[in-house]
Amino acid sequence: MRVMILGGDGYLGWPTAMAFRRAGHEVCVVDNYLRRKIAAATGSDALIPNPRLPERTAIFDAVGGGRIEVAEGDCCDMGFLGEAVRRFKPDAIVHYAEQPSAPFSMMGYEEARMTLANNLTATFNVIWAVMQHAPRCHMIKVGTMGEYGTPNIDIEEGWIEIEHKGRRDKFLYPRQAGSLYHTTKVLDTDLLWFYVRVHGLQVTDLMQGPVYGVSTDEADLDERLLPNFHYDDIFGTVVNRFIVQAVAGVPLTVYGKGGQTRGYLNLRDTLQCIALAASNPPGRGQLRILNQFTETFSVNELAERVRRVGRALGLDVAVKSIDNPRKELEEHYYNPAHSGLIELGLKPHFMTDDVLAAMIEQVQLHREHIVPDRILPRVRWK
Ligand code: USQ
Repeated sequence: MRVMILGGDGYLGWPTAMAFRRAGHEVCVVDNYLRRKIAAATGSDALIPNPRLPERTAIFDAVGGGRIEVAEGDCCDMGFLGEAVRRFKPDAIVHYAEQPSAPFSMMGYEEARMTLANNLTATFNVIWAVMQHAPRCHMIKVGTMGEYGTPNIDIEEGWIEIEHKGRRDKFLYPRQAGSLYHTTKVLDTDLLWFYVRVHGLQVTDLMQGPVYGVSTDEADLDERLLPNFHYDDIFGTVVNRFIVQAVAGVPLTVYGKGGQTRGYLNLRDTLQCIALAASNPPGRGQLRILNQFTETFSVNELAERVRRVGRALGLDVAVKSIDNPRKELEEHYYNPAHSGLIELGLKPHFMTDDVLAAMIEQVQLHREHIVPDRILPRVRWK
């Protein structure tokens, strides 16, 4: 396959690109380094420094990974994106090219406006680039479990059948996101569904939970190939943050009561899920929605696991509930379906003590780069 990865410099985009290349596909990575710019502007640089795409792809090639094409530019610029798609002629496009931070989207007017404009325009342009230059291309869009929010009923996989006044129909499952960032993903799904209905695109929309991890088969080939591992309050996801906090001797930052429950997955499973979606396209005129996570945990359960594993490794790990900077339910029902990817063949890498211990040991190698000022939340929802 010819696979184009939009957002190919990101925490997920770069490992995805390496995995596709190593599996024998032709790969082109596209990025405008927006995350790096926001990280620099907000004092949120990743723990492990990594080079930009031309250098990263050269290192990957030099260690035997194979050549990856690079297109540096902005997916919001239709001239650039249209030309990149026209030239590369992808069979599949993996679209990660969005501002991915919920806290950043809640900082203020300018950050919210930028998140909305960037994410919606990028998705809109990808749709049009596919329609104009690669109409048979399978679009794999990374959405978020956060689109559903935390309703007091079971969460289905994308769709729900409703019986109303004696008649039945199928609709997108109700969405009620908890941040402006998550809301842009809801709007993305609506845009995709519209163009699937009207123009017969073939789209997979992956509702992904928070990802954790740093190691993948390809990233382990050379330290400079590791993904951008964030532990700050802007880009760091909760498990990665807790691992760094355990190493830094900072009490694990449980927001509020800690009963917030989400569906989590190992970075290695993100790569598997994308590969499974790509090799099993849904067919023209279909919007396939899959819930992408492997197990659910509350924040308290995560903190307890990291504390237990950290202590076994000799670290003095404490857990501290702090005032929740977000507006979210801290105790709630949570029972989302997630059988679609398992049916496609996903073999989960669960969050075992060994997995957490390996993460702690890897972070310990970089402990001198940890900046404690980046750990406590700096953005409040209200
Ligand atoms: N949390 C804490 N302490 C922390 C950090 C987070 O208690 O130090 C809590 C949050 O309040 C939240 C939960 O942990 O209830 C998850 O937070 P997160 O920061 O790991 O994840 P979130 O902001 O929701 O966003 C991340 C990614 C985003 C992706 C999303 C999937 O940044 O791109 O879409 O995970 S999901 O959460 O399922 O919507």
